[in-house]
Amino acid sequence: MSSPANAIRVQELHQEINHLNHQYYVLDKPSVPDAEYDRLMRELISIETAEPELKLLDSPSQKVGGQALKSFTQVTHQVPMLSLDNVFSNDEWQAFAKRVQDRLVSKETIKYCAEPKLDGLAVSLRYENGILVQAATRGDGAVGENITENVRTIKSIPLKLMGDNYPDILEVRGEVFMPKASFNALNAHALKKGEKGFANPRNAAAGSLRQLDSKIAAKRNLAFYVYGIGYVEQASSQTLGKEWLENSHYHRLCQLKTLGLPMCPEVKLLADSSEVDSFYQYIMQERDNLSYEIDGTVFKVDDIALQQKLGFVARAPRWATAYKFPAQEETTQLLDVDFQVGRTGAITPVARLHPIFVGGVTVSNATLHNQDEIDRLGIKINDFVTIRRAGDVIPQIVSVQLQKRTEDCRDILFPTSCPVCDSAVVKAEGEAILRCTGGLYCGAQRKEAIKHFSSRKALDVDGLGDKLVEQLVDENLIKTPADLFKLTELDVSTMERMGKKSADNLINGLAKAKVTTLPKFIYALGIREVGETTAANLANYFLNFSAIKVADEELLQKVPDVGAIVAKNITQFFQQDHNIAVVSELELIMSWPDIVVKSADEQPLKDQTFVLTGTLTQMGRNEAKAELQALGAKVSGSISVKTHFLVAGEKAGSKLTKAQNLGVEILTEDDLVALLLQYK
Ligand code: D41
Repeated sequence: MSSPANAIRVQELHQEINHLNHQYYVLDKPSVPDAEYDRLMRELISIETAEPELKLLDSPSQKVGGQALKSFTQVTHQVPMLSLDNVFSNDEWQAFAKRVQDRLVSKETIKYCAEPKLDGLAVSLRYENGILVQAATRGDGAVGENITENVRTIKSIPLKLMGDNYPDILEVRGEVFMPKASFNALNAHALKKGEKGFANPRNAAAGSLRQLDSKIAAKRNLAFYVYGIGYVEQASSQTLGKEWLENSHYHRLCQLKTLGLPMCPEVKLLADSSEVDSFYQYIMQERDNLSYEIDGTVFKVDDIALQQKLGFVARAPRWATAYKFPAQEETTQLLDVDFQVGRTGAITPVARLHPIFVGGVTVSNATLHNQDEIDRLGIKINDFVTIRRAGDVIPQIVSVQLQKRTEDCRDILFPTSCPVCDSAVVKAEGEAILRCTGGLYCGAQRKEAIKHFSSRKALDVDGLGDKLVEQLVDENLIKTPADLFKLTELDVSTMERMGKKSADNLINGLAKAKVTTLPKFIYALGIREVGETTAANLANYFLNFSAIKVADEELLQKVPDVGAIVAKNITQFFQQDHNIAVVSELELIMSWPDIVVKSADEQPLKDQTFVLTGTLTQMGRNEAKAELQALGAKVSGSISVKTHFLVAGEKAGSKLTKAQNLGVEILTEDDLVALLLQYK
């Protein structure tokens, strides 16, 4: 027998934990620190372990998963789960809206409920007397798989509905998906362990729901948004609050939200079909900013009575359609692989593809990264491959279509010497990348070094683009960054396709670029793994260039963010003969002021740690960082107990939540601007 005191405490704990879960996972507004939550959960689990009869089906402790299953059982849906028709253009949408209008005859304007189309898996959740008793995949619409154990572990799905205004039986439908951040973390973890990872969040969600061991599913960070109601049953003798079951689809979703079921925040009620295209455009534009993957939008006639009049054809309703985005994945053929040599000698295999229209652009090249990536894909020349281009990211080869492989597919062979300068190639221990050892002897590395030297964030030479650098090197007019400053008007004007005006521009641009700042000069040298931030840190620590040149590895590691590898890269750079020669030439030609240390009263933010997150609209993040640092502040990338201020721009995400949990002071962008102005 369980003790009455414990039985009461278990109920209290259920309520408290359910409430915190709802705040955290559904409303995205955590109300207590994580430690407080953990303490409550541990207390609950310890009572349940001591007195197993107090471990109930709807206990929040069930979110961690239980015994593994041998196989999934089948579930016949009480009401079949319909599928959705698609449209792909505004014309097709107009045709859909017209069919709806014509069928309904009435002249009334038809409201539409607009939803993003989540790229996950449709599931049904059955609540009996408010308790989640069964979850099933859509399957073929009539019969799905029983995935109750796995679904119980999904943090945002309530095991018990909130309040008491719900029917005896309520079956809701929605989409289970994996948020982008969880997907990226999962794949990063898999790759680290040498495993394959998933091609996209949808596959990751499907793979997680198909786990027989719910403890694994529990670790996968799945999420859920409700999109409809499947079945409702209420004993006729009992009545619910009269507002139960609204006659608007949109308001039904809102109603489900009050029961604790998560509703996608982007869902919107549209006054009529003319608003559909702008919702579609808006969601398309916001796509990359959303925390979850979508492949389009869904529009549903909002009025339930009209939905019933329209009915359905075959297995899809006449009152709803998906309006999908252009495909982001396509099939094409790998024609050949070229090898490109980068600034640091890294040799990158580049796939030459049969041109293909994907994600809104024509793609004919894609990087294959390195040998490991080629092995991971198991790709050969002439293979048919799946190309993915999502948002503005560079196109990727995601998989090989082995079923299409033919006899004339051949292995991709890496070069045994540099394809540009024929120098030996090496693969450093523990690295996947093959490198040319030619250094600045290698034409490719020379070109890339000079492009980097003159690029926007480095010396920002006006009038000197990548193409011109290549031409200058190819025509043997320059070999090193220092040679740039020796170019004469005459040299330049004799070049092909070079007018007088462009020649003037270049010479003027070079003259101006001679005067720079110490951080920019260090960055411009293109030392491996010394980016803008590291360059600025080096400048601030050493104050002048001579001190950096002679610093040993131990001293270099005293600089913030400089570890053993970067320190070694720096000392090696300054030991190489050609670098010594070029650098001393540059020191004669160029100039920059040393860094002047500010006195304590000029560093009003000394010892204050800031973290920046979200989009800053009045200044760039780098600019804000530089200004804070100039006032003596430390700007860090992650929130911890040592953080003094979080500056939260637009669309701040998990860092904001964490800062709130830790009680870190939050500043808006306006607060930051005001703070900086104070010291100007
Ligand atoms: O976001 C989705 N993937 C989504 C899917 C959605 N927002 N609404 C949907 N509505 C329906 C109907 C209209 C049939 C209730 C759906 C789906 N169906 C659906 N998902 C997979 C098959 C059908």
